[in-house]
Amino acid sequence: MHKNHNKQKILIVDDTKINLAILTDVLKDDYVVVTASSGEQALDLIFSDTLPDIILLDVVMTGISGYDVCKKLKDTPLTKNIPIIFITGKISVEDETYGFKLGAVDYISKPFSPVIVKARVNTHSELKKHRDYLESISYLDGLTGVFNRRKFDEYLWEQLNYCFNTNRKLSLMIFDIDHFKAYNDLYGHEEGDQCLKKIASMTSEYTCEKKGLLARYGGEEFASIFVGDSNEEVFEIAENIRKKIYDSKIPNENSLVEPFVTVSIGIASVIPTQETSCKSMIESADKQLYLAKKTGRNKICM
Ligand code: GH3
Ligand code: MG
Ligand code: MG
Ligand code: MG
Repeated sequence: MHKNHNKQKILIVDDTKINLAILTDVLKDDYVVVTASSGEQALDLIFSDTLPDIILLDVVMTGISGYDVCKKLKDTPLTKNIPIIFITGKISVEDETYGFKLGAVDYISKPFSPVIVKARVNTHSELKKHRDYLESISYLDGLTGVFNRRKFDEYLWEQLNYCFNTNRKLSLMIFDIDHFKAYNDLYGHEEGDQCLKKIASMTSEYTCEKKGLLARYGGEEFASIFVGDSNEEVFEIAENIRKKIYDSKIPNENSLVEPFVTVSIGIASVIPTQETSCKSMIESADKQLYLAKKTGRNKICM
């Protein structure tokens, strides 16, 4: 059923039908193949669907040339990292040099050997897989497996802009384990780590279900970001998180709140204006968190 699940998507662009047919035939077993017969159609496809992992690009076409398609993709942040392989009859040293200068990863001359095209595509596809993998782990926290601070910072910035432009509400929730120093002191740092893992796995699925992003924000602090939810909805999500952790009754005999692990949560929720920044959002959530701590812990302030 999920036959295509692990296959990379390749976009083949060529204005000669027979080339599309031959290339599709040689690549279709290993890739999800999408074809375009002009530069215009290629750009439409790229920007209207999930991005291709790799592009095989003819140069001479009526309308937008392959060089110009490449330029456009390299100038756009969303598409600048897609590997592009030119496949063309323009085979002078100058042409090939120009192709590489535009950012192509490879340059194949026509007439082409389908088997060699496939071998070269495979090489670049492997590199792309490795790069995607490295990028994905660079956004994860090593201990808990949820997103890390780096991802959190990028995502907050993106969503702040998105909410500003679309007049949507942006909510930031920071939650901090109560008396966690006491936990470590009593059970040891190793157990403390296990506790952080438990808290992360307990909350990440739920946050995902609610279309939020959960990150480990600092040592024993987590943060989540929600877009478009009302104050009431966000408060309810926070309450469910607080309760989930409370109900799991992970022992913390030294806590001054309850003899088990609890969290305090601070929430900032705004429709961003010119004055709103990531920093102001974080400060505002932090202020509420401080208030929750000061007024008894195991509670939410917003
Ligand atoms: P409060 O209720 O005010 O938040 O008190 P607290 O003790 O939780 O806060 P404090 O900031 O005094 O201490 C935080 C503790 O969290 C201290 C530190 O050892 C622990 N901590 C931070 N990161 C980690 C980690 O990665 N692993 C473990 N085991 N402990 C951590
Ligand atoms: Mg052509
Ligand atoms: Mg803390
Ligand atoms: Mg704490």
